Amino acid sequence: TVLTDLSEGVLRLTLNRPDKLNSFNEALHLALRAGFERARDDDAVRAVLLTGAGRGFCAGQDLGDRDPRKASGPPDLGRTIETFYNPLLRLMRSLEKPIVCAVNGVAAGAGANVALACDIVLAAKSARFIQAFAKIGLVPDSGGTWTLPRILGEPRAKALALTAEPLDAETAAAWGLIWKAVPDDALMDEAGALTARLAAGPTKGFGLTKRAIHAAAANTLDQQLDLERDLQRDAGRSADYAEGVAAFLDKRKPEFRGR
Ligand code: LHQ
Repeated sequence: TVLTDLSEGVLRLTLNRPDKLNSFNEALHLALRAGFERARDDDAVRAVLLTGAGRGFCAGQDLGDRDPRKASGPPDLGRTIETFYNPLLRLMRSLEKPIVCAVNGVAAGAGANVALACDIVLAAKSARFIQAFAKIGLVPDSGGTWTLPRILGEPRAKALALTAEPLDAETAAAWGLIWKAVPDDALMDEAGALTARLAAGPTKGFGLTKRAIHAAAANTLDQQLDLERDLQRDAGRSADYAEGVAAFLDKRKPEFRGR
């Protein structure tokens, strides 16, 4: 259910249930989690590219599994969230390597918020982001209620969440929700090239940079300045820093090893 390919430091994870618009069932969850665990544990992985097979990126939870008329009692969605979605989101957020998302088509419900949890999001111009939860009486999950107001402010966050209206890729980019909207036929080339570039970069420094930016949400400026000092101390001891400066002085391209 997830195609996995490691090449030149890029771990490409392709959600692969195209006839269901790559919606999440248990198997997809477990396979995607395994992919991100590999990204965390395997030094050969230096960047991740997440995308979807077929015409959609991901339509959120597979509702085919969720017919209330076939259930014996009320569902415990909290358990689903705790068992599947939250571990995935925590794993993605804590990964100290860059995650690029190529949103190839519609991203709805949890599918939209999983995309928005990636570090750099490129979307095909035809792609749409839909906070579909409201249509079935649910609350945006997978970090949506955290991400959307932070990036967009409450007015746009609430309008998207309460109306479930689709947001097109160009508006998402104009609002700062994603990095770029790109022509459909250029998406995979552009996302692939960007991820390859990141995979050849100073992975250790990238990881520390992500940590600093993530910490900022909960820090005062004073705390953040202290954190920057500590992280820069670490980064300054990396082989890639030594290589970066040496390459600059030699007027050549650096060869980063990721440590
Ligand atoms: C699907 C789905 C889908 C199954 C398309 N499931 N088959 C967390 C905890 C626990 C429970 C609940 O949820 C959550 C978090 C969530 O993610 S809640 C939100 C769940 N997702 C949605 O509500 C989105 C439902 N899908 C849609 O609204 C539309 O399919 C979108 C807007 C994504 C795409 O529309 P279209 O481009 O018109 O495609 P389509 O609707 O024709 O879908 C194509 C096929 O994919 C179709 O199957 P079929 O056999 O008729 O060709 C759909 O039934 C299937 N599909 N989403 N979530």
